[in-house]
Amino acid sequence: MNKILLFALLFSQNIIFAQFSERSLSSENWQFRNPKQKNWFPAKIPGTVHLDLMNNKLIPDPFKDENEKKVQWVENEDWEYQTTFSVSSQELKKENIDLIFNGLDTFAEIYLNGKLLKKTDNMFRKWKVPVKNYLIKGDNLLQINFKSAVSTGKELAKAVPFTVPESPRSFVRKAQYQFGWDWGPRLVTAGIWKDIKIEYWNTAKIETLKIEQKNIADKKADLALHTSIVAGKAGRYNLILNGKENTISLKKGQNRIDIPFTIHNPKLWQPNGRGEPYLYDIQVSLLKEAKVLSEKNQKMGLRTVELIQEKDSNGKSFSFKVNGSPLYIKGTNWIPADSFSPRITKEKYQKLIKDTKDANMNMIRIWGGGIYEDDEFYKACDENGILVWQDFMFAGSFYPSDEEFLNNVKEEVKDQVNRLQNHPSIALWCGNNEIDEAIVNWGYQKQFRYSKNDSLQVWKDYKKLFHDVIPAALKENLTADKNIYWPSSPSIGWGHKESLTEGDSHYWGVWWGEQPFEIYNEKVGRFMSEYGFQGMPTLETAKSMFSGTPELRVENSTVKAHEKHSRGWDIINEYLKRDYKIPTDFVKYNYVSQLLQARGMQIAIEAHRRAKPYNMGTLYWQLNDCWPVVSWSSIDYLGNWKAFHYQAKRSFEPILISVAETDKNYDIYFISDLLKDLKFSLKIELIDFEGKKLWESRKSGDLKADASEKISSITKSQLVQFDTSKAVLKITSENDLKYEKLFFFNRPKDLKLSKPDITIRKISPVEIEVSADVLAKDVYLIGNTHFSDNFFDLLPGSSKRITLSKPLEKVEVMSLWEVMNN
Ligand code: BMA
Repeated sequence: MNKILLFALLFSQNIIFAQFSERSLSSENWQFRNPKQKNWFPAKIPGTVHLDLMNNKLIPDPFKDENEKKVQWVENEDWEYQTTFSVSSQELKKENIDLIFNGLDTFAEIYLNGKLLKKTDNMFRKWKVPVKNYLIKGDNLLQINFKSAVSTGKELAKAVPFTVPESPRSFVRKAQYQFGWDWGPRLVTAGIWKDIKIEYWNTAKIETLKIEQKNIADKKADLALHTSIVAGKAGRYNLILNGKENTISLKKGQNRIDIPFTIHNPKLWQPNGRGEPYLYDIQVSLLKEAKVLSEKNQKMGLRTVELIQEKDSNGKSFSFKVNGSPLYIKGTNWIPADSFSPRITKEKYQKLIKDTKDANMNMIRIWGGGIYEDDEFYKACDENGILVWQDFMFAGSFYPSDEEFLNNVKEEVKDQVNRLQNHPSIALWCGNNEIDEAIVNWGYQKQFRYSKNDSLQVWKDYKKLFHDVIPAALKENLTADKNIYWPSSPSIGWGHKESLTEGDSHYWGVWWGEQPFEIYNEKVGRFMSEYGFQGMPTLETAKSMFSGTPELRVENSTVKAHEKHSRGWDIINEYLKRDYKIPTDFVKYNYVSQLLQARGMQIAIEAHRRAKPYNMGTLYWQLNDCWPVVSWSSIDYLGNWKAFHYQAKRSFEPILISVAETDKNYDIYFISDLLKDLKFSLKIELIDFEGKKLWESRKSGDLKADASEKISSITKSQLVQFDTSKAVLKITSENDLKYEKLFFFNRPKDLKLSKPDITIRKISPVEIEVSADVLAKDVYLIGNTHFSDNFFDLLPGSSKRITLSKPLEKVEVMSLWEVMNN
């Protein structure tokens, strides 16, 4: 680098100030009102109208009691927001001044000093409004008026000659879950949901950076920087990429500059379980005559992702290769972490993603009925080695395909792809959630009496949006190395046998179909992207459903209102009857409903993993919640791990021993996700619930890297002389692979448990030791703290050390015996 440039860079802070500066307008004093009323109230930006109404005590908290009903009127109203912000004469001298709206929800009119500058119609787009000609020195008035999305949507729906399911939600480009879901309240909100900025700049500005990975080899990674630059003046400029200077020439207006570069001895970004998710910093500065005009920094990871679909004797594979090796995918589905997404903190994003890593996952699917997530979400995934399956935001309905709608979607794709594509975590872009399936299987055409033409139109619209427009927009905006597109998840509905032989599959025979959990052993597809079962949230979260003293009864109307699936309680009770019993006591009900969920999911995950490499991925439905609710989540709204999250962690261990029952045998499988061949040496013991060893056998052998193998079979006749309802199979791995598996022969309700005496010894304020005299099944440690393990089985005479995230006066404890013997 020459001396002048170095000098310029050293002083870049000041010079940037001179050439480019930006300021957030979110911290100005904002006000809002219903235009039917005179009074203005203080508002918080970014935010939503519901939060502002709550903060001003104009509506009750919809998450509490049965308040959801009381706030439904909000969605039918229009809302106005305003602020003033001041601009100095210095600032006014800048050649270009833009207002940047990172997110407006949804139908807004933007006025500056009384002049209408823009109308918006898509929550997922970023709006840039040049304002130099409309600003004045001193105070400027910015007003943003929102039209009710529900009434606007109803108007838009009139253009379609047939009834669209769940109209008007699919007519508005707005987070679909706000309209209510089977785990979420209906809270159709409005407002300035992302930051607003004012940008001042001279001469030229870097708009986007895209980094393409051309070739990654051991010694060298060949990359290309693609940047778009807007210039007010044509001429020669300098672009510095990671300290290396390039001379470029720009024309007035929009420019695209491509610069090849290399990284020597590259370190790869590895998914969780495969090594470090190494990240590089890319720094780009644009200069003219030694003045820094604009700078951008970008984190990036070097990795390749391939989606492999090869025909085989069973159908067609569906698997991911990351950095050249097949990767068995273990993970979950993500929904927005709050009904009011602007209040999700960075810490909450970081914690939930860390929780996926801690549970041995390597992928998360952002489900299409929510939002394109906050930058912090992707940052956390990049840092924790969690791959992202990114749906576009369309879910479970029919969508229009008129030109205006399609153009709107094209711009949405462009904005989101430009924002997100450099994240190494993003593995795949998927058109939608369950729309192909909805059209083919859900019977809407019959329900709404479609004509043949209407039905044809729906399919034509679908094809246009998800097979033409979105993939074309993706291709246009994405660098070639990242272009993996999959039109719909699932590709084939669960009623069709092909859903288990090709593509990705959502299996809902359990829960929706009320089939027994054991059916999971048969219904294994090539890649299971959804399956799930509900469980109650933890006690702390259940209590948070009440504004006053909690009245914890399952029949309580507040508790009932926090289950959004129309048959939810009946389905849970039906499955409880099959495997446990239905306790009347709330705490026991809460506990056992969580056990039920964890049990069902353990059966599913183990069946999927045993079937490797036929099956190459398992993403359960769902990681998290958007409010306190009974749902399929493994972590509840307050961030507490339900029994299922502890189980998910166990079931996703890189080494898993799994026992599958057949007519005559108990087959023992050894599953490894490790990339090296292994030697195993197993001790297999049958132990009764009092601790007596009844039978023993040993098995040793080799296991190939990254494989699942049946390594041993116990015939039922071998165990016939024992009462297996009083015994557990304990399988211990004896060499360096420390691993233990307990297998019970009966459903929980058929186990003959004895009353355990569970002792808790305090080791330190944040560590306890739990032990039991006889088998303690599903030990539940109760208290508002995070236990490092919970809902685990303790063998007779064994003990377990547990750490607490914060000290507790006293740890209460319960086990399955108390539920089954009461
Ligand atoms: C899946 C999801 C969601 C839904 C869940 C449980 O299919 O895509 O739409 O919440 O089922 O019913």
